[in-house]
Amino acid sequence: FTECMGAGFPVEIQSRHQLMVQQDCSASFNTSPSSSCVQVSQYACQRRTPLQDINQIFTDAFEILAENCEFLGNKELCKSFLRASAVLKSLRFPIATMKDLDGLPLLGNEMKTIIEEILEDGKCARVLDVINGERYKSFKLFTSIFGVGLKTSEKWFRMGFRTLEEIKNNPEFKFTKMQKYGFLHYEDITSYISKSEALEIYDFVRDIILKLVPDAVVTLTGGFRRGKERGHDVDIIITCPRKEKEKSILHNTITILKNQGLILFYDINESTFVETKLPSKKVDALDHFQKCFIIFKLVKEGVGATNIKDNEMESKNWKAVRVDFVITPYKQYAYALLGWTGSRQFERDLRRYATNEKKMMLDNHGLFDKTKNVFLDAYTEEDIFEHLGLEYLEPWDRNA
Ligand code: DCT
Ligand code: MG
Repeated sequence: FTECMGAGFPVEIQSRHQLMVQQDCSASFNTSPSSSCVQVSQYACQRRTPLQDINQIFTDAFEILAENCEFLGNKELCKSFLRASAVLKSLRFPIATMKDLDGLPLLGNEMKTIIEEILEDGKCARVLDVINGERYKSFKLFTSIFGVGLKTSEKWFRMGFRTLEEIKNNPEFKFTKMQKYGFLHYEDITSYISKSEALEIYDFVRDIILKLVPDAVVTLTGGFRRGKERGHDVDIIITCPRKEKEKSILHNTITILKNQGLILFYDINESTFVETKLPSKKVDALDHFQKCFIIFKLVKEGVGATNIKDNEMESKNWKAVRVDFVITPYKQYAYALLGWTGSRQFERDLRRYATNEKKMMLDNHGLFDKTKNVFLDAYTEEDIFEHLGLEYLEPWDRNA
């Protein structure tokens, strides 16, 4: 972030006039604020948000402030920052003057003050205070450990701990198995996973699953499905039209991977899904599908073949990679796929839109129409957008 701020704008600012001319006013996702043809929606599911973010200098600032609010337990303000950030991410032009904000939704005075400061100084003092603050730094550090969430971070912070070393070496602490492995593979897990690494794991796992169950459907989801080049984990969603088969896929796949020595850690959460249950009112609620959190041993080809044994300079020939498997019934697959594709903010807005604009309840399991009192079946993501009366957005336009 500081790098971004110091360097000024991430992209060269073109003249506004030039951009206006390039915009197609017939497109329903035209995001020009001063253009009179179309307004920018307050919902990310009614805007296209490609990966490239030409307003990153502002959106990074908002996301740091949102994260800080999350660490402080201030959910409402956190939401406001994330919504403001998402609006800016959908713009096709860089914000160059305060006038460019005219007509944009969800940018209140607090948000505008921050944007103005960044426009003037290239940085925002409030953001700099946050990133240099003890609490933010500690929470960032602690939550970067696999298996450590906000509660544990809060506890450690209150106890006065500030570094991983202090915590790791404290004999009084009892860590969960997940946290132990989180510490053990900390460097690998906190480094980025490239798209090619994600695809390698996905191809490998899919081959195993299809040999077990030829009609299984295996999809790489999460950020990589949205076109990201890097990620923090590999999200894989699995289903099968035959109900009796779907149940055995996960355990059998894990057994095969374990026998090949490719699992460093795994934790299976069995399904608690009940088909008749109404979608949750909580926008951030977890889903009830069977899933498995894995630390996968990705063996790097070629590295081991160099044959320089006992050489301290030789790096290990594998990398620990976080992989999530989610197994869903066939009937709920489209909803689960939509949910796991993200982004998180896109999903929140999709649910908010369903609730506020359609009197429907959406989650990873289904869509309930409160007016008609029925669950709406969907076999593709397109079906779901149609039920919601939304123009379909491809995964790469859901990077809110
Ligand atoms: N998700 C969900 N329920 C959860 C966790 C995640 O519905 N319990 C959704 C929201 C986004 C998507 O799944 C993937 O989550 P992440 O892997 O955390 O996000 P990402 O977009 O894939 O980002 P990253 O590149 O950091 O993995
Ligand atoms: Mg992911």
